[in-house]
Amino acid sequence: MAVESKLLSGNEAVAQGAWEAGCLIGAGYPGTPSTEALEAFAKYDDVYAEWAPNEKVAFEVASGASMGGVRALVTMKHVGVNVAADPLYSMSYIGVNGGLVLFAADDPGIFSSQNEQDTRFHALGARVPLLEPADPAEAKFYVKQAFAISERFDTPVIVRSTVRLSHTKAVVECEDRADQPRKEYEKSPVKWVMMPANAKVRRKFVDARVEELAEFNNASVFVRADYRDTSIGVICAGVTYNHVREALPEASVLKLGMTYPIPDQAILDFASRVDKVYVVEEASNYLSMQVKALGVQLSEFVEPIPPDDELSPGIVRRAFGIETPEFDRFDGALPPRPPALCAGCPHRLVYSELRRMNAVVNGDIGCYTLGALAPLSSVDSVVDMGASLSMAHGMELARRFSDKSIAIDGRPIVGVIGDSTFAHSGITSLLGTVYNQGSGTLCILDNRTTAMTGMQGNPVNGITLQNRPSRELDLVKLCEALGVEDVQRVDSQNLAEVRAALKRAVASDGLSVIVFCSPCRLLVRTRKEPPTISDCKRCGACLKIGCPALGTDDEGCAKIDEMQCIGCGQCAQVCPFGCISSEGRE
Ligand SMILES: Cc1ncc(C[n+]2csc(CCOP(=O)(O)OP(=O)(O)O)c2C)c(N)n1
Repeated sequence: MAVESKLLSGNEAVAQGAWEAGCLIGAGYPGTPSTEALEAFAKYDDVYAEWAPNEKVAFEVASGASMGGVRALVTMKHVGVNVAADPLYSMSYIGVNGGLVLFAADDPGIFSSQNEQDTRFHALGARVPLLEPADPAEAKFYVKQAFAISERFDTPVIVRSTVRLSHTKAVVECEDRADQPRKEYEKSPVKWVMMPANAKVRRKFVDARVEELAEFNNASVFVRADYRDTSIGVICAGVTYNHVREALPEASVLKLGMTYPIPDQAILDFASRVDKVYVVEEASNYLSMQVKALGVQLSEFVEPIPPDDELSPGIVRRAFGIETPEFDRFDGALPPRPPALCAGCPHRLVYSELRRMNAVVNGDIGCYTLGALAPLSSVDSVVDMGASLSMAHGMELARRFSDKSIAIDGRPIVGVIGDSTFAHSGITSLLGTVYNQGSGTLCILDNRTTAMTGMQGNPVNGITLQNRPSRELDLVKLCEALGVEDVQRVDSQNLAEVRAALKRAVASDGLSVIVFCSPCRLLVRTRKEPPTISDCKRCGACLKIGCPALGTDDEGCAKIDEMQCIGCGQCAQVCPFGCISSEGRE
């Protein structure tokens, strides 16, 4: 077997592991920190991979591939598992034909998510095995093991990563692919048709499977007990293991690789051989809860580990009463770099207009969430993907059916959603509002890409993961087909058009949709000459659009940073005195 060393991130190692395991089909929905796993998988010649419109669809595609007898990988970020939870919980009952592995990446520390959530609780809820690799080499190995476990125990398997594993690179020994013969599909309603009578049978199967898996785990490669100084025994899993080893090199450590179902006997054995038992984990109490439930007495830390945020070796050392600032996360004086919409971003003028109109804006998840930040400050809510319009509809109902006047009376109620997010779960929100005769305005910001997660294709622009032919989605026709009577398509870089469209939409009593079109500036990497500024009146109107290329000079006059400016002309359009000119530039 040829072995080649490669420098791989945790995400790339997951893809390599799936490829080596003979996985044929990959499906997923982008989301930091998981995205690169499917992108890397898609690059292998002998696999098929696709972005689905959302995680539920991705999970179902992979489940169908498994049913068809091949190995399938499905990837998503932690909040995506909530979206895929419905099929996940039923596939737990059903099991698999070809191996089915869900790769989910969590974001402790909330670097790029709407919450901090521990996927392991989904494994506990769905009662499917969960593996937690600690480094890229282990990520590759565990994914291969996950496929084997999936087929042996007739279950989907979750491989859980966190941001540090997904985005850390290390040397990984890569091997050849072991092609898997396609398994026969045999019709078996008791297994595949989850209606109550069959689900009752499979429920018992799941209970028995969990018992068998726990027994398997106890004696598996996933349990590693390293006995050193036995006065301290630390139980940990995944990336946390690296922090513990660095912080407490002398301590005895029980490293768990499969944390659902936990290896009960191995834990009890370890606990009996050390004086004090501690569980170190990151932004969660998942593991400590389970260890305590076995009757193990956990010792108190000198300084409790914070229940939230990322772990570091410094935090672990402090928990054990060892003060060593050099172990702390670097907290030096770096200049703050708050996120902002890029110079020339097509979302900007929509938000500056919505703020001017004093609209109540139910936002959604994407680059356009940044419309919540000053100076645009126009987004009132961000909850989950697709919530913008359903929230706007609910708010409008609150106003319509309340017997008193409420603070939002007289203000336009608007939902703002991106193209990828609309395809993910905005379409059903719109359908619900149409069906229930709701009103309000929905702005779809079609920038021709899934920008926030790194410019992935999506059903709206019709670009597929492996560049296979597809078709674009005509958003106007789709909205019309759903029953929206007032749909406009508008160039989001043209202020006069944006203003007129919003004015018309909010004036209507019914439901209006505006499809704002203009490509993301990172897609069209052309720049024009920056505009010129003369005789600035220092009114500050241009600064209110929050373009990072605009500032002021010592006299308070508007000034353009030519390094950042791409010459989009948005500032020239908002200047009320015509002092900013894009005329004649090329
Ligand atoms: C359930 C869920 N899945 C995935 C993500 C990750 N995510 C955040 S924004 C986004 C897509 C945004 O794309 P789009 O709506 O086109 O807006 P853009 O960033 O292009 O403005 C994704 C996939 C998430 N936050 N939640």
